[in-house]
Amino acid sequence: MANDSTDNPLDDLVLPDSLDQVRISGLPSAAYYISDFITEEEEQSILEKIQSAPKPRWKQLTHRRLQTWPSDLVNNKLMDAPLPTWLNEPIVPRLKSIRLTKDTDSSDIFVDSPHQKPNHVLINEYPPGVGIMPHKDGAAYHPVVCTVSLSASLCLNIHKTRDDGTLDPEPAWRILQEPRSLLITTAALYTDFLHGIADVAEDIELSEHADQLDIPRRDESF
Ligand SMILES: O=C(O)CCC(=O)C(=O)O
Repeated sequence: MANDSTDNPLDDLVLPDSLDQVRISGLPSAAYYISDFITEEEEQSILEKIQSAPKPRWKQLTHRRLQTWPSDLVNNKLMDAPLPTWLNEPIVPRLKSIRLTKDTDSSDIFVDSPHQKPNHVLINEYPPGVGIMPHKDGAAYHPVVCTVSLSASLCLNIHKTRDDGTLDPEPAWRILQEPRSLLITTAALYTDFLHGIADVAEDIELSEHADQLDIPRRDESF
């Protein structure tokens, strides 16, 4: 039967039984991608919370701004404080509900992390034409990064280091992230490769592997 407006939007969420089903093949170990990880209503609600955060929550960089929750890193350390409810729910329990494999004794992706769940959230705003230089997130973090994209699509570029230690400016891979999707990067992909977002307003010339979206654009203000 067709859905009507009284249906619960959560009923439309189709989450994988396990992360190994959504591993992005062809990438070093490991990246996982789930489209429509949150509903449009949840996306809207998070965007409203971001927009209504007190102005000092925004850290202004030269070309873009970001919020850090619960705090900035100071001397590579994080304030020991919980995430606000709107950042915890519904995302964190949903992340933890997905096991690494279908084995009954399999755990979630945070099994080896000290806090057993995400404890630091960066909300990066990318206006059209503004990205982030290729970099590594470094040893201050446990190597599990979960990114939920809001409002627009973009490409995360993965770069290799050349034999002489310098950055190869040509991305080795580009991961298309649709609005409301979840991307998890972990393990060697976190430690051995750099990631960045090009300063472009539109992502073009994506290969056929980037097949999650047929109109790859980044033309909205978030
Ligand atoms: O927005 C992203 O996905 C990348 C952000 C990032 O690499 C960072 O904030 O260090």
